[in-house]
Amino acid sequence: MDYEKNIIVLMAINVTEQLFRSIFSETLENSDEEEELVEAFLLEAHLRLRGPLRKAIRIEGYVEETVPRFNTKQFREHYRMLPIGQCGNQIGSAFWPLALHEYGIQTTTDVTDLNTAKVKARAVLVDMEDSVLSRFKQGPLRQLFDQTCIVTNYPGSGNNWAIGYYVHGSDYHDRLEESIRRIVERCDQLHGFLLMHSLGGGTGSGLGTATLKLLRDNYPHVERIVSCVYPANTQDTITAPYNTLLATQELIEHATCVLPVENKALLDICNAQINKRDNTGQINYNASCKPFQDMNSIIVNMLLHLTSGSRFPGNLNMDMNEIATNLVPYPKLHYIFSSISPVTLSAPNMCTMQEAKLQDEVFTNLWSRNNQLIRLDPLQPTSVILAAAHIARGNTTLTDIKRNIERFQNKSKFTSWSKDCMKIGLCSVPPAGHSSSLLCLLNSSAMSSLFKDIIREFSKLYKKKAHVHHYTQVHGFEETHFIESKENILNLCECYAEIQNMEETSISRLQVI
Ligand SMILES: Nc1nc2c(ncn2[C@@H]2O[C@H](COP(=O)(O)OP(=O)(O)OP(=O)(O)O)[C@@H](O)[C@H]2O)c(=O)[nH]1
Ligand SMILES: [Mg+2]
Repeated sequence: MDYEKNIIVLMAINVTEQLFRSIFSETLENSDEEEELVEAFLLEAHLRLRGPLRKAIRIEGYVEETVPRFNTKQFREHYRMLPIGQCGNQIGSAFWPLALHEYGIQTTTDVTDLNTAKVKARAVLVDMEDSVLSRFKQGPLRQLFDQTCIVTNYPGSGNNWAIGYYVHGSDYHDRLEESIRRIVERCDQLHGFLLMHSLGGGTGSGLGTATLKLLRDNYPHVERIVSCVYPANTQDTITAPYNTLLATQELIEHATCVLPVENKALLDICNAQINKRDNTGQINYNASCKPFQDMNSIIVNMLLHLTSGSRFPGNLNMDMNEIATNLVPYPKLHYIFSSISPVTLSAPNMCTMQEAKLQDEVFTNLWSRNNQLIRLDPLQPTSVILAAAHIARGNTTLTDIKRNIERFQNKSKFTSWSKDCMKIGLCSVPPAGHSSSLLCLLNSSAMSSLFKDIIREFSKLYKKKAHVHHYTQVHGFEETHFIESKENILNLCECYAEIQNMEETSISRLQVI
């Protein structure tokens, strides 16, 4: 068999046909032998080829119909996932069942479809305490993960960014590097990494951003998209303002794109949904009343929506690697606002929404404050939109989108270059339980209000130097880190202000003429 030739053909086909890969890979158990890996690779090449090319390359011993582990729905995306810390992994544990559900694989019973589907998650799971991750070692999802890609310790990072970043970041550097290399090598076209973590604790914020830096050093040209959770105002961790400030500075420095989510915004969405359910007595507002479960469902739906264009076909697919190009006009201005409509709070197999909403209503809800994953006001007259995207799943038509985007353009203020352009994604497969749904992504100067909040909360604590010694006693951490981080974040606010003023200046010049 001419392995080399076949592999080259596969690569060429990949490039020309833009085939996508899902976040899952086929199981290659006991695949320590290189030969077996090559065979699996070739089998895949054979199954992906179309028409005459497919016939031209015959792979001995394999006939498509007799190989159950592939089906046409299972595209494979070139993104690697890294949930870090308790929050990241709790979001992960909500993510996998819903993602599998989109491929028709159920994980709700003890005897899961995973046995027959033979899929593996392309992920490295990291937490410095093992209470959350130990669930993955027992529950129905246990076969989904490569055990060598689970990195745990005891007893966590003590809600201290410096311990996560410096202590665990250096102790686990090689282990993380090796686990990441392992999953990267199983991919023939790596597009990016998707990191999920909170910023209020020590592991997600500290080790999460140390991992982000590791990725930037080792894979400088590969995208690093971060979905991170900012704490609620009523913070449950006293040191959260320090952790949030220090981690935010790292995210600004090393991420390609950040999709921040605020726990207070998620709580508001959940409360609004619960009130609706209580007031209307309708069962379709299926809130579970378990706060993190519902809150994490909202994040997961956003992530599934975000990745849908890479995983499923559509008339106008928006691939993950188009996000940064379209939404990030300047490297450091990469914080992206998101809102979703309709909001789903619990697993779709438990709830089928009775919806026959008009498309315009779904759009109107999308822009309302009740559907935002972060509390900002991007439509206020003082802020400008630097870039925008709308991604639709399901039976939304291009005409629906165009009509509504015109409405959006009329009610918002844009920069001179972003006014007439809006990225659109159309994925034909809707999320489970809905006939259609929408995700709005905005790069708005209103994001500076998030940064100002971070600095305000930090200053309250730092003014009295409360809890500072926990950080300064960690080897590698200098107190100047606090001041530098604050200054860098303030600089970013100035950049946003400059862009806002730039617009005002050009308007007044026009008036003079
Ligand atoms: N949305 C959401 N927020 C969470 C979840 N778990 C924790 N948080 C928030 O995350 C912050 C605490 O971070 P954790 O993720 O628990 O901390 P960690 O990264 O494990 O770090 P250490 O425990 O300090 O080692 C707090 O603001 C919590 O409210 C979750 O499942 N969902
Ligand atoms: Mg923890």
